Amino acid sequence: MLKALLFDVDGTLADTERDGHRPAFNAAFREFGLDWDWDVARYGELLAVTGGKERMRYYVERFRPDYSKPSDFEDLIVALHKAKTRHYTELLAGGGIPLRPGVERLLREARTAGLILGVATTTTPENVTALLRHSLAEDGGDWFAVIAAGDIVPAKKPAPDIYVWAMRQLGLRPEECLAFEDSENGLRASLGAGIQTVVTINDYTRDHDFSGALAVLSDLGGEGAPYQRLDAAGAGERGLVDVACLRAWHRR
Ligand code: XBP
Ligand code: MG
Repeated sequence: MLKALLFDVDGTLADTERDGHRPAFNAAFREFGLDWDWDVARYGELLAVTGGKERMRYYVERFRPDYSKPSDFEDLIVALHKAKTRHYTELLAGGGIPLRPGVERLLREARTAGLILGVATTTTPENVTALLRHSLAEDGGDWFAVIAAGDIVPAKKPAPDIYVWAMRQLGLRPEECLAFEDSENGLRASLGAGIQTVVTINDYTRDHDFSGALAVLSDLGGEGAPYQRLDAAGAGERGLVDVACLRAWHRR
């Protein structure tokens, strides 16, 4: 029986990467007097690595052979990430990033239907609570029975650990849950934890490999703007993702 919906955050609840995390990283780099600047295309490549601290380390290794690391490089990464989180949450507080189509509708309907809601993400906990508060509702964080986020597990997505941790907190088994993801790394994590997964793509992830997903959709579908189904099993189908539709997909 379906008991819980577990949501990824970045790219799934909201398109936070290109116009949220990316400019926040760049603002932190400027604040620290670094000449690092991540344009939209470069950021797409950097998204191969999940986690902001991990992403900055990867950038230096992969793209900045000219940069000589100071002896306290690890402290610098931590300080940069703290500044980045401040810039990002300030942007959210200004109402900067709306939820994706159909997200608020489905969350409200799922609550009414008595489904448990949870979050499983690699992003920092403050980022999640700020998004839910400023883009969903003042008490948006309280809608979720568990917020599994950031460094709470050492191995980030595509490792399944964050989903396993969230399910343990809820006392649920994988077959009682459905996950929502937008990326290949996210899908590998949820499937690795044994959870059937609905994918909603975005501009950064449309070419990812989503084999194994329950359904691949343009989005969850809003009033007058239905989702388009993109996977072979249901290609061309249009509609709104609601609780009845999720229960039917989950039974299959
Ligand atoms: C999200 C991420 C995060 C954010 C930045 O991946 O990769 O790293 O880009 O967050 P997913 P922090 O959607 O698969 O969970 O800077 O707070 O780490
Ligand atoms: Mg994501």
